[in-house]
Amino acid sequence: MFISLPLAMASKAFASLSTTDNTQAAPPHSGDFSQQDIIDGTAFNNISREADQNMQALIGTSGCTYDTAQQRQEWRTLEPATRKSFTDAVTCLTTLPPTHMTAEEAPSYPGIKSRHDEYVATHINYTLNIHNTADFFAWHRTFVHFWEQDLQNLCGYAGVMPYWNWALDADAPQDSPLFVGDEYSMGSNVAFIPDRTDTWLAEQNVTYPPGTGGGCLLSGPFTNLTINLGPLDLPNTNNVNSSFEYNPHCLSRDLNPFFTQIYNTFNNLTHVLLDNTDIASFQANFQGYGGANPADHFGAHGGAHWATGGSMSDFHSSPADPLFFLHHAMVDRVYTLWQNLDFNARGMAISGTSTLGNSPPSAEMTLEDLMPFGFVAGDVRFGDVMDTLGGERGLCYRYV
Ligand SMILES: [Cu+2]
Repeated sequence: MFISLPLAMASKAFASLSTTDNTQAAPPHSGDFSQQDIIDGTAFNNISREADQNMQALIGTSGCTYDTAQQRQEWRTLEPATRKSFTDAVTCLTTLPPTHMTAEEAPSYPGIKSRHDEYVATHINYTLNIHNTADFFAWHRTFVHFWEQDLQNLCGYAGVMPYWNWALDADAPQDSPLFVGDEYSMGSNVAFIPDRTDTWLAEQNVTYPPGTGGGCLLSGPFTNLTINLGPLDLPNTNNVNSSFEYNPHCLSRDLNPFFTQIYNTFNNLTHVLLDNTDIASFQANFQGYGGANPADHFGAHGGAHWATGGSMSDFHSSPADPLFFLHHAMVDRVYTLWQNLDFNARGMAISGTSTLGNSPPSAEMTLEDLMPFGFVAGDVRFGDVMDTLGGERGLCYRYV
């Protein structure tokens, strides 16, 4: 299933992304590390450094270089004041009116009340064309980038997009510093709702126990946030009858170590990074579409969605929880890391079609395809967002 690039495309890729030398070492594999190093995150930190060094050898384009790139940091390493200014900007985005939806379109999208809702509605609209597709990583990378730009340009945020490294919280996400619920956090977990039963998910054939919360946020930012769209496909919930229905409700979470302890550990993360050397298997295993192994049922991507629970576990409307963007920044960090372990081979590698699991069947995507962004922004050429140092579409960042 691995697709080699057409020659013309490959030469363009090398023209804009050439390295200063050709002595880049072969990418590491899990056999290079002890099991202990893989479990405790030492291996992950080592390969992060290796990818970062490779990145320094890349020549950026459109005015972007390694040295000028914005540095995205993990949430807990940000100064408290930066964290507060970030969540203030997010709240601002949820109160600004829509910027792209026209008066003629509004009657068809009654649930869109804010600029943030335009992101949620766009994700709802394209859900079946951006997951288990060729452009899963690229589409979500760009989606997060546009949201970050809105925080900066519309809501005065002076910082950079943070990410949530869930592997640091895999033992007990409910105890994560992200969710302590003070004014410098990403909001709280929620009060524990007792006497709930286990839930069986037919698609994954997995039964999971209730998490540590269940209701609305108790404290911190987003406590008073009203979510206007969804849910569309949450278990144990009244789901909306139509995709863009106006359904005002609170932000809910249900932090659940059941998922993180299986899918979001350093062990799982390191293996998915090192054991998948082609894009087809990497993107499939990362999203949980890999195969018969139970450890593949959700992947790290789905694992963190379900581990957060509540709004974040709705396949369609999950961007309603601002945490979605910190999670997807981490997803993008892992993808960026995977690319930069062997950028010449992986930087422009894509595989698959534009329909979920190729159902219904559709054409293989190419880097010339335009990815739609609905109410968020105009179309984006797939090949323009493959490199975080590419400079095209304003991409110029790296992860630290
Ligand atoms: Cu998504």
